[in-house]
Amino acid sequence: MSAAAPDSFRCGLVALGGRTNVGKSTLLNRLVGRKVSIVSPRPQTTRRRILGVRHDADAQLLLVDMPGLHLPRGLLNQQMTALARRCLSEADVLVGVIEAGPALAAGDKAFLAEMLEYRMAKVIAINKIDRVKRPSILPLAQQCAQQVADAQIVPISALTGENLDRLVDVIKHYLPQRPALMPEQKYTDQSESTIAQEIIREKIFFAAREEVPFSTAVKLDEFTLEPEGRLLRIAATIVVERDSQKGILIGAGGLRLKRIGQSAREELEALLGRRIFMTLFVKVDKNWTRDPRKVAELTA
Ligand SMILES: Nc1nc2c(ncn2[C@@H]2O[C@H](COP(=O)(O)OP(=O)(O)OP(=O)(O)O)[C@@H](O)[C@H]2O)c(=O)[nH]1
Ligand SMILES: [Mg+2]
Repeated sequence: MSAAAPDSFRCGLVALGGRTNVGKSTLLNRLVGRKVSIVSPRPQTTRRRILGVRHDADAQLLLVDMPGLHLPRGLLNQQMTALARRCLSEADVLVGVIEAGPALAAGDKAFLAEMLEYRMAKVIAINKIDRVKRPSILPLAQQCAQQVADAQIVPISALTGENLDRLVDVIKHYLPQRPALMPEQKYTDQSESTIAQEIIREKIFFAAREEVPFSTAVKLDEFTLEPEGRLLRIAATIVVERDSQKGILIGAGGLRLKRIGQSAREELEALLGRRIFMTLFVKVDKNWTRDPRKVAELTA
């Protein structure tokens, strides 16, 4: 693609919103072209506002990933859904992500209804089309069009990348004309230490079942680069709510904790391009998800 004339360059905030687990973070990573947001098969994975930047010759997309909307049981979840709604309201373009399936899920319908409250340009991305038979997509698109009359509808697969070019074109059309806001080499607003924290948290989603990941936060105790810059030392504390959760995370003979550390280290070494020495601890902070001060501190 040739560079656009400076006065026709487009740039703006693009919110990726929707119910939890529909693939918002997977989509963000695909659109940015590298992993900036953690992904898991479980709901309520994303807890922060995460900016990912896509640099094209004619536009810069400032993509905002956020927690998914869900029934906010408990303080932590209330904080997550409130944050998501703040992210949605500040966008230039709202991309509502829903899931393809035999019919629209109740949570997706509720999100489409919520989209009507926002005034900005709207796009509905019907994600996970790789999972369904082609003829089932049209009725879903028609339902979306009925619910949100002013939205463009684009079926996609964030996993395979199908139709993402089309999604990007539609988003660009709605972006305001203005110069790029972010420098060319920048692809996220997260620091390397935040990325490290998040990757550790992601591995916990894969290693422990049931409620454990939802009761877990990761706190960095050390993040230092050795003077010659070759080795990064990371020490982190995994905070859980109960003794039983601590036992689960550590596992028999410390095996589960070791595996969490190993997979986090391997992925971070590839992402950050450095050798890493990682130490993990587990600490119980009784019912931290119910304490507003601790929720603020441990999700900051
Ligand atoms: N088959 C298929 N699976 C997908 C697709 N996109 C995402 N997924 C899967 O859906 C699950 C949830 O993906 P996430 O990207 O974490 O979803 P999210 O909307 O960010 O979830 P929260 O942060 O919890 O709200 C993961 O197992 C993904 O691999 C897709 O296009 N096709
Ligand atoms: Mg997510």
